[in-house]
Amino acid sequence: MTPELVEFKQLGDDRGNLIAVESGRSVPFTIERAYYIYNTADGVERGFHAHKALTQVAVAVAGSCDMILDDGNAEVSVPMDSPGKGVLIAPGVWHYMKSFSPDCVLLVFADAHYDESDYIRDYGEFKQWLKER
Ligand code: T46
Repeated sequence: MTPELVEFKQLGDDRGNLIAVESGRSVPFTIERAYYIYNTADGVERGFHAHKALTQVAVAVAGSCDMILDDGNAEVSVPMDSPGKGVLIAPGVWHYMKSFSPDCVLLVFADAHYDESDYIRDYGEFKQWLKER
């Protein structure tokens, strides 16, 4: 599969960098929630689920990690290594994150509030859900 990347414009000057994220502009949806993953212990891999309806954009605002996306046919690994580079996590895409640097802060924008019933956390169920969709 081909990942959909979202480029955040860097508004830097000689004082340093600034990136603004505007709902419905910098990301292709209205932002209803943001969360961040940080202080990830060495060797941890997390995620391992798909969402039925949720759309998200993730960006490593510090440090780096890899985002693995799997649409049921093919897997792709996206290096999250710049505050200017976001990746879209579409509904129906199995995803997990690995290779977190100790300083990684992964910021995620989502188009809905938290809802555990939107998660598919079993890969077999995910494949079945894709077939029935
Ligand atoms: C995703 C990837 C990229 C909440 O209560 N509210 C929230 O908004 C979120 C995101 C999580 N939680 C609770 C649910 C769990 O008890 O926080 C705990 C850890 O969440 P989870 O195990 O789902 O974390 P990850 O890293 O596996 O997945 C997260 C997001 O949950 C998920 O939507 O796409 O990051």
